[in-house]
Amino acid sequence: MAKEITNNEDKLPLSDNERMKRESNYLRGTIAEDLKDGLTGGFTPDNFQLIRFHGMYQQDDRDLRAERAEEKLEPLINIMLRCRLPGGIISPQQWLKIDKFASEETLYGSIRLTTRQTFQFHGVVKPKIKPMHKLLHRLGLDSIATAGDVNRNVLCTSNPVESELHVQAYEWAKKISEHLLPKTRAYAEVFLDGEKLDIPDKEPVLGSTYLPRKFKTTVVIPPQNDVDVHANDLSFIAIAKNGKLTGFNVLVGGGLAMTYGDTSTYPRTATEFGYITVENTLKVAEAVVTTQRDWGNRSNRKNAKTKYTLERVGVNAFKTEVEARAGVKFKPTRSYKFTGRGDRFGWIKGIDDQWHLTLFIENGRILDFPGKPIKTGISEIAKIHKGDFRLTANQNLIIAGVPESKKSSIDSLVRKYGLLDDKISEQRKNSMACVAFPTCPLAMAEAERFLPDFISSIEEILNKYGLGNDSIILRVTGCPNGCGRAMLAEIGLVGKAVGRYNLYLGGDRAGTRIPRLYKENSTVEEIQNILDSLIQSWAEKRLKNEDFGDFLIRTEVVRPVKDPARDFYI
Ligand code: SRM
Ligand code: SF4
Repeated sequence: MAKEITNNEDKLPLSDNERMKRESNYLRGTIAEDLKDGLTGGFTPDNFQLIRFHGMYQQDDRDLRAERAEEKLEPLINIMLRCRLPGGIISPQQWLKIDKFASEETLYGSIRLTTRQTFQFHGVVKPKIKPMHKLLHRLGLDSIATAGDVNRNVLCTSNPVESELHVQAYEWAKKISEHLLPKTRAYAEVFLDGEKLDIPDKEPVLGSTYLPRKFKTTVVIPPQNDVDVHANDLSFIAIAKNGKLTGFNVLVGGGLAMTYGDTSTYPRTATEFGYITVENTLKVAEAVVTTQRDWGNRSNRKNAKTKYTLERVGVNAFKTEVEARAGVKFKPTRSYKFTGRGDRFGWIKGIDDQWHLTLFIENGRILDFPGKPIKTGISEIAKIHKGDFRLTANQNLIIAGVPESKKSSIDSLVRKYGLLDDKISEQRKNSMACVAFPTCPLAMAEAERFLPDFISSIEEILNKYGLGNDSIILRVTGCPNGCGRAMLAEIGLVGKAVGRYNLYLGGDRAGTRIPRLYKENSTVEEIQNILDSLIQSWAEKRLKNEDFGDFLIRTEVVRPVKDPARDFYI
């Protein structure tokens, strides 16, 4: 078996993050000292990286940078916190406390639902950091390993409509999350004032220097690919017999990020490794993670994710190693089909006779907007709801487990607070953007703040050609990192500079095909004109029920990306 740290094949020096992890004493660094330093709102460079392993990012408001610089003030440094919420489930009682903290203790007063089924607080200043973690702890929550070079929040298909299967899938998402979690006591010691134990830390799965790069895992119940498996390093596709889970098809090596100008980086769909029975789930999850831990590139972080390791060592070599480590042979992949990725909006009755209401939350931003006090609305629901809330990987919210007797009171509340609007178009429901400005330090263009108006322009085009009831999977990200998963969209806009985007076309509805670059560095008006003409020909020449992305491929407007490692750039 390979030793704990294997450099990449070129024997290049390890990246500085490797030194930082090695010297961190199992993720402690000097974070505790930094927390006490009232002279700055920020952290030292090493701790700036290390706090990510505990679910926090140092940020500043980019809208205010220039103004503050003019006034000779340092940027308004604060922290973004990302909670760990396997499968996206949170109770109404937990929600009420989260809501209160966001309103009273953060700079923005909002809660942001993310594309990975959890929520973020933006704008937490240093003195509030420990109280925030202590609050999470009291609520039975934490933010361990929601960022950094570890296995992140484990996703699970969100709508509990096939209740029994969903319960089983969700249990596996939780077990995988726990199994792959860092075991260091750093979080408890640093943020919860936990007792320092006199026993050495051990990281049996992740290793003392953790993973070469972030690692993402999902559990999904076909035919809904609502967690976007191809964005993930490792996915478990539930296979059931008579409504009971028997095992999983395992997919490895998806991921969406790329770096402009660096063709060694590319988005990649995941590879099918085969079927495993359910009792082998944790063994296989661990074997995939440790193979990536030992074989992943620790010199160049841009080529460090599992997708690049698979391409470098070869799929067969990686799969054989996983089989050897797990002591499990993959059987041929069982038949499954994804038909869509969207959430199932509105009221749906589960097979257990409970009702589930999926609400559209534009960009996942929960805040009281003028005339639309959705944040207050959700907390009013939390006060009377006895089931749970489920966050979806499309940044939406499900009020789950509502008995018939409570349905009408919840329905009145969601309408009163503008949370249920029958006029929201299919196009808006199938569109998504990442956060970008003002909080994301990596944003090159607007995304969340740009999307609502851009959708209106696409709605206008669709209506003009009689397609008002149709929709196209449309996603915008403020930079090529891909947080809004534009690289699995039928229309993907990827930020290039303020007001300019690269336009990608030709992904499919189910999220199994990477779109191709169609037009680089375009203004919004140029993109609208291109889409107007392509949507017109879709209206005129589409086959019955043919989706936009498939139409563009069939009519050769774009060539399909078949093997991204080799044909994404040509
Ligand atoms: Fe992301 C970095 C926001 C899902 C790929 N992502 C960031 C940071 C933390 C910026 C930073 O490093 O300082 C962004 C913080 C913005 C802010 O102010 O909140 C950020 N990512 C997000 C969220 C909040 C977007 C959203 O609108 O919901 C999502 C949080 C998910 C979560 O709860 O864990 C989010 N990020 C994703 C996804 C989509 C997914 O996982 O399904 C991707 C693409 C999939 C993938 O990993 O390939 C993604 N984020 C990245 C990357 C590129 C990683 C890479 O492979 O190179 C970065 C930059 C990095 O890691 O260096 C990044
Ligand atoms: Fe920030 Fe880029 Fe991610 Fe958008 S895609 S949140 S701009 S890192």
